[in-house]
Amino acid sequence: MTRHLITSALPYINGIKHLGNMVGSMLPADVYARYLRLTGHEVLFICATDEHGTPAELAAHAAGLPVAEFCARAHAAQKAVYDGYALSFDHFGRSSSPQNAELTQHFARRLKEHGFIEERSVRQVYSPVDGRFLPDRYVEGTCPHCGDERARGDQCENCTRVLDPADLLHPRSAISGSTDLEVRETRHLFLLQSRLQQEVEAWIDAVAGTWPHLSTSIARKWLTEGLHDRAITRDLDWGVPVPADTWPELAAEGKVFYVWFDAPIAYIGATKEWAEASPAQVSAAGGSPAAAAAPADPRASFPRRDWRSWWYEADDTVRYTQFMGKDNVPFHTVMFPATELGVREPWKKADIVKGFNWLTYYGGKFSTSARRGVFTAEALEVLPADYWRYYLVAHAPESDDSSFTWEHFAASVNKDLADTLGNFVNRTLSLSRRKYGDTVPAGGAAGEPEARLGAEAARLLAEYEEHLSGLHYRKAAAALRSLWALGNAYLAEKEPWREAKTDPEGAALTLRTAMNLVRLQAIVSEPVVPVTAGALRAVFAPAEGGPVQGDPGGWADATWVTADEARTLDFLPAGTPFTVPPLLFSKITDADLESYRTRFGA
Ligand code: B3M
Ligand code: ZN
Repeated sequence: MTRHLITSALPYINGIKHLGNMVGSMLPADVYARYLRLTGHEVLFICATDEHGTPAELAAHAAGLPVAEFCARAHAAQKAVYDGYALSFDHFGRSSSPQNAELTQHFARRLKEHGFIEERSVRQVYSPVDGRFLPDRYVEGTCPHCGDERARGDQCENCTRVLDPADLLHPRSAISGSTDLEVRETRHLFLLQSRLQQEVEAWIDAVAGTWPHLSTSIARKWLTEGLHDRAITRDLDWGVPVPADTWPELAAEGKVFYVWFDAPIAYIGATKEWAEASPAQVSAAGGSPAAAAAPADPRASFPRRDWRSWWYEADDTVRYTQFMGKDNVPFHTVMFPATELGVREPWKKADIVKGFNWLTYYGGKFSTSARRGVFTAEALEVLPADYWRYYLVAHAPESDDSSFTWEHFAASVNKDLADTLGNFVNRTLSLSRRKYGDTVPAGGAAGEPEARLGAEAARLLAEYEEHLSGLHYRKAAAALRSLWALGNAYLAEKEPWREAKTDPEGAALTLRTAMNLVRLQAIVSEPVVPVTAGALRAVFAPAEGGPVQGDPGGWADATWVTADEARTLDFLPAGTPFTVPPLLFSKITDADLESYRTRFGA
């Protein structure tokens, strides 16, 4: 049985991220992980904060905190936000973990051993006032292309041109503001990517055929331009130190590895961190006699804690899917594979790279530094997680950028969540309780409308599963929306509120069938709107807790709907107790919209 390793791009430690960052990595990864778990697969879903590099140091400096303290607080703050979105990582680690340092240094030693790292002398900006070399973002100045005076040494946010610190006009230190800067010789380690070009190309040729076009086109573009040897060390205080046993001089100068060298290795580091931090899984067989007697449900031991079985000499049952924004695709399809190939060890490489375009804010770029757009923590202050999860999945920037506007968001939420799913559930349960009490009514035998409904539900479910498996998020959301809409169409056709007057048995059948559809929707909606799905599952859970009568739980029982005409939606036995939940969604009013536009800008 295939087991699934899933990683989403590691969010930088500085600042709470905006919605665009989440929709292009963690959220789609979570939808996929939830779907695979619900359908019985073993899944290991890993993410972490990306804590090294100039963003961390500069943010800590601005916060007046030691970097380590800043990162510890920022990690906890981001983790709390992602918990708020019900992102079901098996572990949300830290790239500053000892495990990642150990692995990064190991990778570097192996690359040197096989001739893929060498020391080179480079000219770099030095600030006597700060008493240190200034890596890329530590130098600010005027952009030579567009004149913007806040350009950074690595990139101009205004015209997005990639820069080198030496390009800037009127350069100044981003720490002290000093303009008394010099250019001095220093030595750095270079990853000889040019020597790995053929091997990376061969790997891309072998695996990229099944990738989304966005990922393959970016990877090919970089390969066509040719892989350049790249500096992988920096003069920073915070980062994975260059090991003194291999490079004593550079270690003595306090050199650390470049953040993009250690960050992808942190996928492995975070897995090791997780495996070592958690108590050994008590195996069902080795537990109490009762547990030993009970049939060991293989899922009880999912995911296995043996981190090497996922990452090192992983057998072909492991399928590794990566999720990221398009600006991260080059690092994941070229630099990291080059590193994994160059160490001459069997580390697991990605099988699928799902890259995303941008979510824009009214057509403009979301920007953490310019605080433009809706940020993940603030969004949860405004509306619950499922409103955001549904909207972002249904409008995911897959084949092209997609634009967030409050008007579009409100229209989608009001129509798809409140009027379609919420309204169907509320009408079905309220009417049935009013007419037949708080247990599922029996009613007559299913007829042609029910068989038709069952067949249509089976068709849509198959479509939904195909798109989830294929990582087509917009299409998956559309199929789910159709499954929700099926309920309203069925009620419109049968009109149980009218039927009850003349044919109470018929109306009871209609409502029992509709409740079966609610149950199905509860199960299959979980990957996208897990909180709502939980509320819907609870509708039919016995008051004393435990599984619904006769329900093995999980996706399996949602697939009892078959295309076989004889079958209908008849899973929930008559007599099953149910409760009527509060309204699942409240509509966004014009006044709400006005307040959001004012608060977040539009
Ligand atoms: N920290 C995300 C970014 O570029 C970057 C991803 C690392 S994944 C190893 O915003
Ligand atoms: Zn510029």
